[in-house]
Amino acid sequence: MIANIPAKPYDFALEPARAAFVIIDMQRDFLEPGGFGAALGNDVSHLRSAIGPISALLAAWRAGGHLVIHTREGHRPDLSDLNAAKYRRGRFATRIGDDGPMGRILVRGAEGHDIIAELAPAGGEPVIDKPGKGAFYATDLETILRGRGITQLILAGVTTEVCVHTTLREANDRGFECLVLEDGTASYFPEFHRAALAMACAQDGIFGWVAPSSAILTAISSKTGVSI
Ligand code: C5J
Repeated sequence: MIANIPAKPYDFALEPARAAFVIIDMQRDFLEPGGFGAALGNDVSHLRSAIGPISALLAAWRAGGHLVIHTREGHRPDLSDLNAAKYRRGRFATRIGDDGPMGRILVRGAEGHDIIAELAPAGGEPVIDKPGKGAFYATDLETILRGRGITQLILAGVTTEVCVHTTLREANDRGFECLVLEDGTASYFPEFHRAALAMACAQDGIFGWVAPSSAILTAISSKTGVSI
């Protein structure tokens, strides 16, 4: 089935059976006080607006039996996958690998590295651990998507202009059709969020499409009868 999604810059023909809902880095380290985002001097409360829209679409997407993928940014405990440039970046007192209130900052296995409870992965949903901003760099994401015949991605998560946008660009160059969830993405900087969304669909869709979660929910429910 194809669901017509009203989107910018024009309607997106969503094929749920060939689409994955990719939820990027909804981790405690970015959304909760005491994590990596806060260590960089950010007001983490700005990111919470994305939780409700992602949660609503996640429920409908799961009910339809479609593919959900979660990503987490973080590093091995020995930091062997953390390059020196990323480690040195910024002049903050707390760095990646240092101890924080949720364990070591941005390190796999620490509490802060976990996905927030509201969006916890369900059994069988792939979780991609990535050392970079893009979800395709140094991961098996592309292999998983190609293996399942996925050609379209719905991208959500944080932050809009960093990990979501980097992943959008990587996916676009690999031939995936991408729709960015307008209200299911967020930034510490509201102006960057707005600009990143505008950039995604400028020039008649240079990187892809942008739509609110309600547009997808309405289209999916009218096709499947799944109540939302
Ligand atoms: C950042 C991310 N902002 N997930 N990571 O460093 O966007």
